[in-house]
Parts: sequence; structure tokens; C-alpha cells
Amino acid sequence: MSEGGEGNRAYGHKAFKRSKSHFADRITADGQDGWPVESGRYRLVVSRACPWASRALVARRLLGLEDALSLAVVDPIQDDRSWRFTLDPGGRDPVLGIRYLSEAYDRRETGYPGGVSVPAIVDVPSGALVTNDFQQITLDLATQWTELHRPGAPDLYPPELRDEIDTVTAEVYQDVNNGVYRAGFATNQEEYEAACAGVFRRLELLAQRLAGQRYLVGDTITEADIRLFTTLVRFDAVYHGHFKCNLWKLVENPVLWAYARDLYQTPGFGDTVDFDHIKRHYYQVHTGINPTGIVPLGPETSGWLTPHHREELGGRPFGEGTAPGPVRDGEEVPPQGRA
Ligand SMILES: N[C@@H](CCC(=O)N[C@@H](CS)C(=O)NCC(=O)O)C(=O)O
Repeated sequence: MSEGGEGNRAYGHKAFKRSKSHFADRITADGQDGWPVESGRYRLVVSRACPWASRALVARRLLGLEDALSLAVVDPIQDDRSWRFTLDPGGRDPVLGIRYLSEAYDRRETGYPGGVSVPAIVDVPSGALVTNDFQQITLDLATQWTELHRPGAPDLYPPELRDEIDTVTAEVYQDVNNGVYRAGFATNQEEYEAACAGVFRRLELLAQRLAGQRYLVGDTITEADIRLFTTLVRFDAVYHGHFKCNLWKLVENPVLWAYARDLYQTPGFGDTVDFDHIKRHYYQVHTGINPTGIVPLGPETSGWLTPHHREELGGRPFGEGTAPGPVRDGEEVPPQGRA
């Protein structure tokens, strides 16, 4: 069970615990789990509200996998049957023909009792879920789908940097990506304070690291930047207020705010972000912590487009590669979701 369910549940005094993704098959070049990489075979299902799913959205864009791996975007508001395709004509995903993501879970495992989570990759011919393992999906897109990458795609997980990326992303996951959830869903003061303090302690350390270098690991964009970005871009919109991570706002930390803006303005990052979906999902779905379901008007988002001056630190965003092209038709974020 993860935060969607946690937020709705009338829970007792148990600490927030994120369950392991249940379906951890991998889609690989050699098809070791029975799921070989194949152009057009799979469909990536995301919510643009979800930080874990947004990692896959960014990686897919940076690597140019749009033709190879099609995309379904769910309604940011789950109902009691969870994620649904109500943004599509007739309320059905046009490729999978289903109304609820749970139908793909059921095709994989009858009567699956766990949470229905995004990101999910579905096998189009059978309609069955392949994986909801958000930690592995982006690594496999970077390392297993290479045959289908666009020309000029960056290496997001270079072998010589993997140890460092793994170390940084583990710290970022524990204290930041998941730390904000532990703060937000804490059910007692002590638990909240420990999680919230941990978030900001880690952010201070990350700011020190990023003061003199453009990206988290090496001088090019890697998986580590994707993982930090998807939390930072939500920080002031939802984590500061809704999750009470409010010692300071992202816009008040000069280094992290400039770093986050730099990435936001890089093709493949900001063009995947929908602030409208983010705010409506968090404030309307987690009724346990926001019983009125009121969605705040702010914060103002136009600052995301202001100059960041991070290019003065050098760095080569795409290494030997190039920036991805424009967002493909039909995948643009609607105007109300953009900065
Ligand atoms: N698959 C992971 C993480 C992904 C995740 O938590 N996604 C959220 C949206 S941000 C979700 O789909 N939650 C609904 C649920 O698990 O019932 C998990 O099971 O904890």
C-alpha cells in the first residue's frame, strides 16, 4: 500500500511504510523474465501527478523512446477503484481498451489484493501488467532499451558512475523522495518532526554538493538528477503545504531553486510536468490529511521560467549527445498545468 491508499485510510498510529512494488518483472534486451524489449509492444501508464511515475516520463523523453513505448496518462483523481482513464474519449484507454488500470493488474493476477500503482508498464497484446517497479523501470529504460534510443540519447546510467549514482539516489530516496511522504503521512508529532528534519538536512547537503557542480553526479544529467527533480518540482506546490515540509520553500534556497529551474527548462523535464494534476491529486485524494479537499490557488509558478545561470558552472547536459526534440503531438501538458 502506498500513499494513495494511506491517505484515504483511517489509520492508527503506525508509521508510514511504503510497500515494495509487487510486480517486479523486468523488460530486458535478452528477455530473461519473458519480456523482451520490443518496439510498440508495451504501454507506459503514468499519472503526471506522481513523482515515481514522472521519473519514467522524463527518462522516456530524454532517451527518445516515444515511438517505441507508448504512453497513457490517467486522471489525477483516483476513485474507489483507483486509477482510471477518464481523460480519454469514452473513459477508456484507446490502446488497451480498459477503463481502470486495475483491469491490467487483474489480467496479470486474478484477484490481486494490493494497491494499483503507477508507473505501470502493460503488455499491449495480452493487456497484462508487466511491472510496477518504479525503482527499476527507469534503469531498464536507460540500459536495456538502448537499441531503441533516439540518436543522440544521453547515457543516464553510465557504468563508471553507477556506484556513485546508486549512493546518491539511495540517500535522496530515503530522506527526500520518500522523506516527504513520511512527514506528510506521519500520525504523531515525533515521527513528523524526524521525517521533516531529515528532509531538510538532506536538502542542505545536496545544496552544498550542487553549489559548485551543475549536476548531482559528474557533469552531465543522470538518473540521479531525474530522481531529485521529480521531488523538487513538487516541493512548493504540495510538499511545503500539504505534507508540512515547511522549514523553507524551494524558492528560498538559491542553489536548489536554480538547479531545479535549470532542469525544468531542459527539454524532457519541465515539458512533462503538470502542476494542475499535481495539486489536484495531492490535495483532493489524500482526504485523510486534507479533509475539505480544497486545492490552494498558489504558489505562483512563472518563476520556473526565469534565468538560472547554472550554465556558468559548465557541464554538458547530454554529454556527447543532444537534447530531445519537441514533445510529440497529443502528449503536450495542457496550458493550465504549465508554469
Ligand atoms: N509502486 C510503488 C510506488 C508508486 C506509487 O506509490 N505510486 C502512487 C502514486 S504517486 C500510487 O499509484 N498509489 C496508489 C496505490 O498504491 O494504491 C508502491 O507500491 O509503493
